[in-house]
Amino acid sequence: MKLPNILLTGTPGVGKTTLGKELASRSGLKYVNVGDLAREGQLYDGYDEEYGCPILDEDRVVDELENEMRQGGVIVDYHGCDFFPERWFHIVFVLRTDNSILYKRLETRGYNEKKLQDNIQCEIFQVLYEEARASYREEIVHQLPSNEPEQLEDNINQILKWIEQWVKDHNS
Ligand code: DAT
Repeated sequence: MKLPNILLTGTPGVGKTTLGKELASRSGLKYVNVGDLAREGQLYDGYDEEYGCPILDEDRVVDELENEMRQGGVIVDYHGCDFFPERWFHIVFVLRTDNSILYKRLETRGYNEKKLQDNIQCEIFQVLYEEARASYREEIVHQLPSNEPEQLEDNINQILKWIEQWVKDHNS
């Protein structure tokens, strides 16, 4: 059976992991967190002194995922998207959270002031939305509000319906 690949992107803290895991458990699709994948495989290329974090080796991440993506049925979660092959994804969701809510979530994570401000700016200037629009066909890029639990539930139901329709359309 053919299954779609879905990209969940957006600023850290908007709810990609929460949505991705729940969606995977309800749809049977596989969930891949690119941050975790990189950590497990040490898919890094140097260290960013300013941000105090390792730099992702994008080519190795792509190589690592290629076979799974080719098979289909994968939900990918990452706060970036311009280095994935465009052909991988059938739909792209950019999660969006109001600044005050995002600020509280990131504060809870213990982010330092610089990291907090950088991420809030990232959301204000809709950096990930612009990146997604620049990297994928406009028709497949959708924003999803992610401020409250009701919206999480709405988003899940909406995406489950989309998956069901996609599967029907591509397996008959
Ligand atoms: P991300 O993977 O984008 O970094 P996350 O899934 O870890 O984000 O979520 C960050 C926090 O926000 C976490 O405590 C769960 C909470 N959260 C996520 N989506 C939410 C929603 N729609 N309503 C309320 N809280 C949400």
